[in-house]
Amino acid sequence: MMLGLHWLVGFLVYTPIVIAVTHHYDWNVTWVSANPDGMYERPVIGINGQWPLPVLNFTLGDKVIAKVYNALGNESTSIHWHGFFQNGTTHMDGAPGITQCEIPPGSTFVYNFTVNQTGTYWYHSHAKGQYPDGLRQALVITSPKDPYAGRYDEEFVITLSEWYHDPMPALLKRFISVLNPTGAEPVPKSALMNDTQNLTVSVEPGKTYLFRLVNIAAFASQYFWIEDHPMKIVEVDGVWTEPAEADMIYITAAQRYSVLVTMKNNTSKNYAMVGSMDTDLFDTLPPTVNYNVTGWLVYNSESEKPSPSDTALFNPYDDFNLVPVDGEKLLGDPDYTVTLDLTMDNLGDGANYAFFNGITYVMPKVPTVYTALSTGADAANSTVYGYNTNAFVLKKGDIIDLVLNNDDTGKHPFYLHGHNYQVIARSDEDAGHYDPQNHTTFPAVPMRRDTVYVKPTGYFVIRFRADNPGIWIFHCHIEWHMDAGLAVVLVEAPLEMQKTLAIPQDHWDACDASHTPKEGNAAGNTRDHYDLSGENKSVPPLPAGVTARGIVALVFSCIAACLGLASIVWYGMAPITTSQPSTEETNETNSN
Ligand SMILES: *[C@@H]1O[C@H](CO)[C@@H](O)[C@H](O)[C@H]1NC(C)=O
Ligand SMILES: *[C@@H]1O[C@H](CO)[C@@H](O)[C@H](O)[C@H]1NC(C)=O
Ligand SMILES: *[C@@H]1O[C@H](CO)[C@@H](O)[C@H](O)[C@H]1NC(C)=O
Ligand SMILES: *[C@@H]1O[C@H](CO)[C@@H](O)[C@H](O)[C@H]1NC(C)=O
Ligand SMILES: *[C@@H]1O[C@H](CO)[C@@H](O)[C@H](O)[C@H]1NC(C)=O
Ligand SMILES: *[C@@H]1O[C@H](CO)[C@@H](O)[C@H](O)[C@H]1NC(C)=O
Ligand SMILES: *[C@@H]1O[C@H](CO)[C@@H](O)[C@H](O)[C@H]1NC(C)=O
Ligand SMILES: *[C@@H]1O[C@H](CO)[C@@H](O)[C@H](O)[C@H]1NC(C)=O
Ligand SMILES: *[C@@H]1O[C@H](CO)[C@@H](O)[C@H](O)[C@H]1NC(C)=O
Ligand SMILES: *[C@@H]1O[C@H](CO)[C@@H](O)[C@H](O)[C@H]1NC(C)=O
Ligand SMILES: *[C@@H]1O[C@H](CO)[C@@H](O)[C@H](O)[C@H]1NC(C)=O
Ligand SMILES: *[C@@H]1O[C@H](CO)[C@@H](O)[C@H](O)[C@H]1NC(C)=O
Ligand SMILES: [Cu+2]
Repeated sequence: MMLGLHWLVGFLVYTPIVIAVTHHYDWNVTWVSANPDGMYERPVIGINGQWPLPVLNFTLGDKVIAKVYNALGNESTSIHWHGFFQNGTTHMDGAPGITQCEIPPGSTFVYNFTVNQTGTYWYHSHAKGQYPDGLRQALVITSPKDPYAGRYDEEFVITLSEWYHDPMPALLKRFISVLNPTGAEPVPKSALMNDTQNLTVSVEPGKTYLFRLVNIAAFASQYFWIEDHPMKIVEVDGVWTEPAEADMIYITAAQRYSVLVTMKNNTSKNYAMVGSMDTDLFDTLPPTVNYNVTGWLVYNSESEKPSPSDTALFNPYDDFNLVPVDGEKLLGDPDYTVTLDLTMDNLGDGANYAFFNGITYVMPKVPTVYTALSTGADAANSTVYGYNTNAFVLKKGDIIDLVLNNDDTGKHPFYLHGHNYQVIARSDEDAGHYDPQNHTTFPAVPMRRDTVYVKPTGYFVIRFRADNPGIWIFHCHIEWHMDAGLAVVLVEAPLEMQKTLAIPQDHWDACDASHTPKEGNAAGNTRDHYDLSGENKSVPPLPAGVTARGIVALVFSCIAACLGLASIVWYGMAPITTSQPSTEETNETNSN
């Protein structure tokens, strides 16, 4: 089969139906070539020569042993299992600098864990800026005990995403740059549905299907709807919900929705399924971009596939109203509250960065998990994890509130590794900061998920129990913002981790191969855990009085001067024939 060396070793457990298996994957990660939007052939990251990557399908209780060999040659990699709690296996979470060392070219790394959840998930590289180059795909976990098992005829997995033509390393270099002082994110070229366009899904009249929708994008949220076919939301981010009728849903990067859709009884028509990128996120709207992607429910392959009609109004279902089937009640009052104020600003190099409480995330020299394991009792003091990791130490069993106040005018989808959380408050746009003394009544049974977005200059409050010892990064799932530092690290029950975690030898080998220190504080100091000299820090702030506006003016006068010079050189050198590389719009021109 396409997957190459994938074999299953089944063994019976003590129930008549459920068969727990071990999935052995032998993955060779390499560059392959693809052209998903039909506009441009480019290198993408494949597994065993295949792209799109295989959708994985696990059953509750299965074991996974994924042996990942990095044959990219020029980039390190990793695999993150998005939404997995990794309870007791935080070192299998796949986040370089946090729970492991990066897997350098030529190295092998084994992910080994047990699946203890059901629903719709995805897997992707967590190495800096890498997954939008293709190393991302959906993953499904089922159980015969799922609340909707047997209540539909068939299921389909459909990913949504966006697509760039330039490779991420080049885009990132232009994004975090003095030439882009406003931090305008590269605008993608196309929206994709299931890594293509014009997707067709053959359906039969009268049947009910479960559609598992996953947004595996780096940036764009999408509005999704099926013409003349109402949807019933039954799952968000691995949490089964009471059925909720929706005509349209809004899916941010990293979010998942399962919807039940019942087909019409009699029709010879086909119906458009639309994904429409939320253009509020883009600073400019180049006319050449494919903002919408269309697929079809095909009842009759002979009939035409109609273009969707224009929707003037985007009025998606408000996920705050969802109610988990398990009925988990609002957790009690918090033992500890983490308050994070989000800002975007320029640092001394003129580039734009993202901050929580004035700190932009920078990876430590020692991956945080190894600091937690090697600093003894000091692991309970957040200082040892370094200034720019913005670490918060959580006590085992505590109830945590995380308050996020967005002082930025953009929307941001936030993901917490290792947990899902109750979303207990979420404001509208422009509500300002959360006021703990004056808030709306929290829902009795709050919606739970692992990725939720904050509205422009608004806030949200999420609540969870610290019942999963490990190192969990909380970050914006817009890859541009993550790479600009929009993250903090939660160090949950570090002393407990010291008692239970054993790091396999191949994980240490990846550190040696990538020349990453494996012990001591964030700076690699094993003698004095409170001496952080030499730790990785962000670039220093701008001199007082210099603003982004000032940088824009400066940059433009420079560009004008350089262009003048370049045209002189150009005329001097003609004739020249070079092939023109494709470039993404980086919109330096936008200023607020
Ligand atoms: C991985 O794939 C590349 C390209 O096909 C091949 O050259 C290499 O031998 C493979 N490596 C392994 C370990 O399978
Ligand atoms: C989808 O169909 C449109 C219209 O026929 C075509 O222009 C486009 O190239 C197709 N996309 C792909 C990826 O085949
Ligand atoms: C996953 O496996 C289950 C159980 O075998 C099956 O019912 C389901 O259709 C599969 N889903 C996908 C998306 O392959
Ligand atoms: C590595 O090579 C690929 C394929 O040629 C390219 O797309 C990518 O940008 C390169 N990565 C870096 C960091 O240069
Ligand atoms: C597995 O999931 C069940 C049900 O959610 C939970 O009670 C149990 O603690 C979990 N076990 C582990 C090791 O995560
Ligand atoms: C996977 O982990 C289990 C339990 O920790 C261990 O017994 C087993 O040897 C590991 N397998 C591999 C291939 O690393
Ligand atoms: C979406 O793509 C994946 C991977 O190629 C495939 O397994 C799945 O069946 C596709 N979904 C549909 C609805 O065609
Ligand atoms: C299709 O027919 C069934 C059985 O006659 C009926 O219960 C159902 O409401 C019909 N569905 C639609 C969408 O008309
Ligand atoms: C994309 O779809 C939306 C909703 O129907 C529509 O308003 C918009 O004009 C479309 N954009 C383009 C470029 O076709
Ligand atoms: C952590 O260590 C720092 C530096 O020694 C000290 O100032 C601080 O009080 C300690 N914090 C706690 C909670 O012990
Ligand atoms: C409490 O919040 C509401 C709604 O945001 C606001 O109208 C009201 O003035 C606030 N009351 C106080 C005492 O701050
Ligand atoms: C992790 O496992 C422990 C028991 O081993 C359980 O108490 C806890 O609820 C689990 N946490 C999560 C998030 O599954
Ligand atoms: Cu963001």
